[in-house]
Amino acid sequence: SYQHIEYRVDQGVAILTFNRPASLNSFNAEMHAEVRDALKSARRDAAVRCLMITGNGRGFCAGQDLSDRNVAPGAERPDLGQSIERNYNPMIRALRDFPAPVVCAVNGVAAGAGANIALACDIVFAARSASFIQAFCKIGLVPDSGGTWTLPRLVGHARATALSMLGDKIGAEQAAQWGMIWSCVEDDALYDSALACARQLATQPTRGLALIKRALNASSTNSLDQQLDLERDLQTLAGRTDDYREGVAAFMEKRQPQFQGN
Ligand code: T3D
Repeated sequence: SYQHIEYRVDQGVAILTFNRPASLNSFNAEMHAEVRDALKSARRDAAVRCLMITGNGRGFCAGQDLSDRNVAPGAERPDLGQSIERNYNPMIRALRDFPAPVVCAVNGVAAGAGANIALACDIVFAARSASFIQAFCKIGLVPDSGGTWTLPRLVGHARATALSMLGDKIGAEQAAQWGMIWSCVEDDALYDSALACARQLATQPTRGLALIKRALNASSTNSLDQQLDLERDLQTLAGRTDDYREGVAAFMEKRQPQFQGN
């Protein structure tokens, strides 16, 4: 079992909870290894039809655990690129490629990589008291974990630039108004709202949802022509699934569909 995260699968939903509350769930090397392992298990588990990510305590995730970095005057300068390559980039890729929806419940402050991990999820709920901080600039770093890619696409270039250069704290309500996240909900309703959404998604045509994700992932860099071709190819795959057949049959028979995720 894990030390720095919690992981369980329930009603088709894999729930991954960051669990180093004393440091606002910042990432040390062990936590990275555990998250990697949990994401791998979730991906392999046929019972998992949705992934939900949240955090314990008053923070969601404060990014890299800075107490793990030796910045003493005489110390050798760390190779942060290595940490990004080994830890953060594979995690973001695993979330963006996850073959089912990823729901995020941002329970408190999401800073640095913590903010961008949330933004890499498919549907993001945040508690009203939660906030997002591109904290990197305050310690001389560059937004990572996909932040320089996701942020301009979500909120536009002007806001992405100011958020990245000023490191201002943005509240959940503002984030929702800007289209950075899906929904801001009352603190005491966060977990249940996100879980209800995740459970609902876990009853839906999983392969179809994974194909939607592929289409939307590609849309930011494709031309319309390329995207039309991709939609054709993905629709070919979707049309061959059992769940498509079930969806149409249920519609025609005026009954609720029973999707199996295949
Ligand atoms: O190195 C690489 O691998 C490169 C990759 C980098 C990715 C990154 O994420 S870089 C960015 C790292 N994160 C930050 O710079 C954020 C640092 N944290 C903060 O700015 C603040 O903690 C917050 C704004 C997030 C929250 O502020 P506040 O006032 O609500 O809480 P606090 O008192 O600052 O934090 C509570 C405790 O958590 C505190 O410990 P203490 O004093 O109670 O023992 C604090 O030191 C600890 N904590 C918070 N963030 C981190 C942390 N400890 C280590 N690393 C952290 N990132």
